[in-house]
Amino acid sequence: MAYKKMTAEEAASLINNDDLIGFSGFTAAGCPKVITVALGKRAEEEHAKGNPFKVGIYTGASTGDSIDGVLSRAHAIKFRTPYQSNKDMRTELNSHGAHYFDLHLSELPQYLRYGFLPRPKFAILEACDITDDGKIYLTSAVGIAPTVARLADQIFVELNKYHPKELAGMHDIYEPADPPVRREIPVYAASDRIGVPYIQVDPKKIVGVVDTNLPNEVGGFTPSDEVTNKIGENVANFLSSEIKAGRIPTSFLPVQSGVGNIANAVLGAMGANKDIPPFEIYTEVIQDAVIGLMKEGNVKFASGCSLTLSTPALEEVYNNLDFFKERILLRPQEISNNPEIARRLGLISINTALEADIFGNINSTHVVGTKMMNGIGGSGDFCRNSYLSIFTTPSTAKGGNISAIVPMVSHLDHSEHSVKILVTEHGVADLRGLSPVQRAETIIDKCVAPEYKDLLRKYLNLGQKGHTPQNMSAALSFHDAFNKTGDMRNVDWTEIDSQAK
Ligand code: 0RQ
Repeated sequence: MAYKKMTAEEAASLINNDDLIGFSGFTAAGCPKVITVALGKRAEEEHAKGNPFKVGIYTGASTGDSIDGVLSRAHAIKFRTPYQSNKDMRTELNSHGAHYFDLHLSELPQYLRYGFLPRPKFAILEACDITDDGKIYLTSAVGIAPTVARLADQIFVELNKYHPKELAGMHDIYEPADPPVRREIPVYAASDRIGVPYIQVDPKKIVGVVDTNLPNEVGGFTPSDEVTNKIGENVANFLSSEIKAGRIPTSFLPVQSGVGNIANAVLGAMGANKDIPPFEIYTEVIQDAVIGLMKEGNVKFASGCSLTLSTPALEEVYNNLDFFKERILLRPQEISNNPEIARRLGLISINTALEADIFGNINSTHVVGTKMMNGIGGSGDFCRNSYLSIFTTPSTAKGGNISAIVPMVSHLDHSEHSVKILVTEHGVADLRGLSPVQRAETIIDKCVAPEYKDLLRKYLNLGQKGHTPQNMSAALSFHDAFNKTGDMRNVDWTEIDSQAK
């Protein structure tokens, strides 16, 4: 091999305080796993000597614990973007230990190219193979790898033998040109290949290759329960009624589905629904349910950015690569999440909300208005641009002390203009063409938990005159009641009521 082999510690010793690093991977799939562990140790040693040591990191989305967990526990992050979902990272961001810039995942590569964010000095990429002339074959995800590999001055490769070399060919690497010379991105069907299966870099930039043999750090799914199953069933029944009404073609449309247990349950329910024909997936995260549905013939093709699979599901793919390579493509997030393609293909997008309001606005990111949960991820890339944008959420959280549907969202990620359908375990609110008051009545009627219905109806009656009948003194009173008493049901409007009279 033409490249210098080195240990993770040797690689980490070349990274300094304030350096910017870009990583391969998307969710815990395809992320480097050893250099950052050594970097975390180095940061702790420097801190013990009284020296500052913090780096800036650009990732595809969330990462494995070896990046976000290790570096946040070592207080070694100065700046981070985009989506994350690690408990220790969350603590670091919410206590202002690191600056977090949350943005739509499709935008990060062009943010870097346009110079809106400084170029990374290093790229650390996980590969299943590498050639002497600088062709890097990624593992189970792509993320921002092509862009950071091109922009970085120096590249470290973690050559991970756990991922078979035969994965080469599952990736489709393509970077669009920048305005004013950008043309259309020529993806006209989920299965269209438009690029090459590797990242081409100048071999001189590869300063070290670290050998590893480690699985991804993807957590398992909690089994579906009554609530997630009911949400899945409600989505599947709604989609089959849309086919019958002629609003979705009988051949169906490609599906984007978000991450987590609800998304897994929704896909399972869609596969089980006999009125929904075998369909294609055009999404970012390919989860376990997709692999099951593909084997059963219910999913014909999946285009995504990552194989975010539990270890048994990933091994199933690796043991049957001939079958799966014909049916799966992994793309950079700039392409998997591209608004132009979402609009062209007519995606049915299904994402999970943390909180919705009775007027159809969505909070995907902030717990009770202030604490960052994960980030906007790809939800905005898809919901604003899809054919049909669906948001799902259990109607309550924390044992019923929180209503996921409130008078006014405590943080806004997706506005009423982008949200077409809201689904909870209780039912489906179809918001298309409805005025604010009609939307509120529909959401309260179809989606809200029984114990919160009367409260929200009462809130509507407190509403001040105007197109959207909010009451500015009471709009965040559910959150206020939760902060003061631990239960949104303790909301008290006596004073506001008496002032109104
Ligand atoms: O808390 O973990 O302490 O039990 O939030 O909630 O119901 O388990 O749902 O794991 O699917 O996550 C929106 C965060 C949902 C996720 C979000 C509490 C609840 C629980 C998790 P615990 P659930 P999920 C593609 C698309 C944004 C990005 C996106 C997300 C925890 O789906 O990050 O869509 N979405 N990307 O108890 C306070 C509320 C709450 C609440 C739930 N109203 N108030 N806490 N919780 N509702 C993926 C990518 O972009 C990579």
